[in-house]
Order: sequence, then C-alpha cells, then structure tokens
Amino acid sequence: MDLQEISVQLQAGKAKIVKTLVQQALDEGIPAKQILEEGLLSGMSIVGDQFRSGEIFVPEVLVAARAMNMGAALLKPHLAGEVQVKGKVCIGTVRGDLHDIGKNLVKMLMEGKGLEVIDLGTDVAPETFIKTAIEQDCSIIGCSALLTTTMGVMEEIVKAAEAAGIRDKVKIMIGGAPVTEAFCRQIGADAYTPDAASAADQAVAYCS
Ligand code: B1M
Repeated sequence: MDLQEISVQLQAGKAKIVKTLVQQALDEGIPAKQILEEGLLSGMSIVGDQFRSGEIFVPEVLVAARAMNMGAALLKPHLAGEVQVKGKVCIGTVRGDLHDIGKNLVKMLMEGKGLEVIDLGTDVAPETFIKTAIEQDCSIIGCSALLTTTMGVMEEIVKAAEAAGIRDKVKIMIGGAPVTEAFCRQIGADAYTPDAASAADQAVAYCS
C-alpha cells in the first residue's frame, strides 16, 4: 500500500478514511513506525506548511488534527514495546497552549517504552505540573509548547519546581516546535529533545 495516500487523506481531513487506511497498512504488515512517519506525520507536516502560508485556516487544520489523532490511536498498541513500568512521567502542554498532537505522540512512545504517563492535557498551569509530580511521585515532568508566546511558561515550571523543593528529585524535559537546546539551557530545564522518539529514549535513560 502507498502510505502517501494516508498523508493525502489526512490533509483532506478524512478521518474515517485515514483510520481505514492505517488499519489496512497494519494488516499488510507495514511497521507502525513507518506508517506514523511516512503517512500521518508527513501529512501533518504539509498541513503545517499550508497553515503557515495562509493556504488553509484553523478549521481545516482541526479536521486534519482529528484525522491524525484517530490514525495515531490505532497505531498506539503497535508502537508499544516493553510492558514493564520503569518510571512515572507527568506530561502536558503548557498554560495558554492548546496544541496536543505532538504531546500525545510523546506520551504514546513513552508508554511504548514501558513508562507510566499521566497526561495533564493542554493549557496546564505550572502549579498543576508541580502538584501532580509531588502527589504522584513522578520522576519526570514533560512540557510541550508550540507557540513562541507560551514557551516561556516552561521557565515558570522550572522555577516552581525549585520553589517547591523538588528540583533535585524531578527531571524537567521540554519540547515542541519553537523550543531549542539553547532555550533549554537558558531556563535551566534538564533536557530538550526534538521529537517523540528521542523524548521517549531520554525519559527511559532518566528512569534507568
Ligand atoms: Co497552531 N500554530 N495555532 N493550531 N499549529 C502552529 C504551532 C504555528 C507554527 C503555525 C504557523 O502559523 N506557522 C503557529 C505558531 C507561531 C508561533 O508561535 N511562532 C500557530 C498558531 C499561530 C496558532 C494560533 C494562535 C492560530 C490562531 O488562532 N490564530 C492558535 C493558538 C491556539 C492556542 O494554542 N492557544 C492555533 C491553533 C491551532 C489548532 C487548534 C487549529 C491546531 C491544534 C490542534 C491540536 O493540537 N489538537 C493547530 C495546529 C495543528 C498547528 C500546526 C499546523 C501543526 C502542529 C502539529 O500538531 N504538528 C502548527 C504548524 C507547525 O508546527 N508546522 C501550528 C505535528 C506534531 C506531531 O508536531 O507538535 O511539533 P509537534 O510535536 C513534535 C515535536 O515538536 C516534538 O515531538 C513531536 C513529534 O515528533 N515534541 C516534543 C512536542 N512536544 C514535545 C515534548 C517533549 C519532547 C518533544 O518533551 C516533553
């Protein structure tokens, strides 16, 4: 099967067709990672370019995002690897930010590596990250931000962890399109990773 077709249908926001094609690709024995990268992520990347250039608008992006999430949900059990729980992570998209596709992928791949992940959702206040990390005894706080206007909240989370006295007990991992390694160093977070797979690897390394 041509994975390009998944990308095309995702761009058109055809969630049901995307779901059917993803299932078909799985049935044909195509690895889930390949379906994710060459079908879903490739389609979402084109959607991102079209949104940037003003060719499409928020409603079109939303339906594409829905198709992406439906397809990714089908892949989830196939991306899972080891089942043994190695550590606990609380993850969320920071306050003021509603983008959750990347965060959901990071969560999915972390779970696939055997980590327990508490998903705080989107628009998460710094105090919610900290409260959850304390109450649930998380060894990692994962923060996602897609907007240049919200990435600054990550610094608030680092400072809130210091103020709560848990900074030495918890690793703070950050990511999202505008985030960089230099920004990570600047705000005193522990790790920046550019994609979901490297985030999952880093989280496992912290828990080992
Ligand atoms: Co938004 N949006 N959006 N949007 N949107 C961007 C981010 C934008 C770059 C598009 C653009 O104009 N060029 C732009 C930001 C500009 C900026 O800040 N510099 C933008 C804007 C402006 C906005 C609004 C302000 C638009 C408006 O209303 N006028 C608005 C803001 C709403 C808000 O959050 N308060 C808005 C709204 C939306 C939608 C709701 C329509 C929708 C989100 C739907 C949803 O998430 N459920 C949406 C989308 C889909 C996008 C684009 C097109 C795609 C984002 C995406 O899902 N990418 C995006 C353009 C782009 O990024 N090219 C854009 C696919 C996803 C798999 O990638 O999230 O980067 P990503 O995640 C990657 C890595 O970054 C990394 O791993 C993931 C997978 O490998 N990663 C981590 C992510 N989190 C990580 C955490 C980690 C480690 C790695 O550790 C914990």
